[in-house]
Amino acid sequence: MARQIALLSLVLFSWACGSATPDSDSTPATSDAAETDAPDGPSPAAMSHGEAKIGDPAVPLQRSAMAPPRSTQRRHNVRMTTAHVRHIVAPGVVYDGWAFDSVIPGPVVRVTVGDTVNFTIVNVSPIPHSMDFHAAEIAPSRAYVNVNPGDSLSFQFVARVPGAFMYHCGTAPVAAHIANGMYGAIVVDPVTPLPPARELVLVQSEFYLGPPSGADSLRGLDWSQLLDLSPDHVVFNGVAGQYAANPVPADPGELIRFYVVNAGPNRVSAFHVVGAIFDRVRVGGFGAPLEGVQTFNVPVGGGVIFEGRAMEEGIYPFVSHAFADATKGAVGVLKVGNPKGAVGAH
Ligand SMILES: [Cu+2]
Repeated sequence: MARQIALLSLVLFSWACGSATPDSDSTPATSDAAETDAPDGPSPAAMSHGEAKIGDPAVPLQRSAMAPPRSTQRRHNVRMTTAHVRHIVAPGVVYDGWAFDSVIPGPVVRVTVGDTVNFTIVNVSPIPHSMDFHAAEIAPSRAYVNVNPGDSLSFQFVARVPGAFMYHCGTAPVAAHIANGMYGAIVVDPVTPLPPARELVLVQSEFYLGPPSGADSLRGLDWSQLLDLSPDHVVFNGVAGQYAANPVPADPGELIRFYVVNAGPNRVSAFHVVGAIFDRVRVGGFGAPLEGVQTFNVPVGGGVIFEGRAMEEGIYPFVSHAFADATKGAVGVLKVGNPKGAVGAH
């Protein structure tokens, strides 16, 4: 009997360690061998950490993950319209979203330390909205006030601190306005440019789905799920798994810089690139970066700059290592070089 238990333990241990690879694609693969072999294998979707199907044609690419270029202006006239839009979160999931400039997340704003931002919000939606820039140091009681339907509001700030910052609607209940899509990223570059790199912007956020309603099965916010911190989808740049379906290209050994902003409204992002260690993690401000980091938390309402390299050709997933959230869509892949068996990039 003791021998049987020992044998059973050995089998379970072997499976957990990956020496007995599950043969079903639906079973999460955990083996180092699968990870190493993925670029040459016939089925990238069967690779380790393949939480989303790579190359799935059903998943839309809402937007490129590429960052806009560093700004050359010193003054920025930024105007955003708030409107209610239909947003595709995942195949077959159309959400009754609230948005800046009709996209979820809103457009990426990029400025340099010392630049002046002249911002105007125009509200064409049926309810009040507002704007809160985390990159600004300003009185909320003056600038982050509600803008009624049909009205607009302007304010100005000077970006003093470098980093990756969130912006969002601050109208109460803020959790609902964020969960419905009213957020985005503003990148503030230091005056001395960071080293040249392939630059990506990823805004992580959550969707809490109420039941389908109407002829087109539109989904709205489930408030009790939000309060329970239990999202249906956790996404990068608005769509579950869009960069697994549409891999982000990169070259072996090149420096890659991720500006990761976590809009939440609830879940911390444990950002990690499978197969890589970050050279530097810039948590914010003017201090020295952290070096040699495997995973780093991006707090809700925060932004962190990650720099690293994929050292050889292959498929490298990037995830929130809070794997319930990766399973719900917070996963993408870098297609580094042209690995055999991999799908097209954008
Ligand atoms: Cu709002």
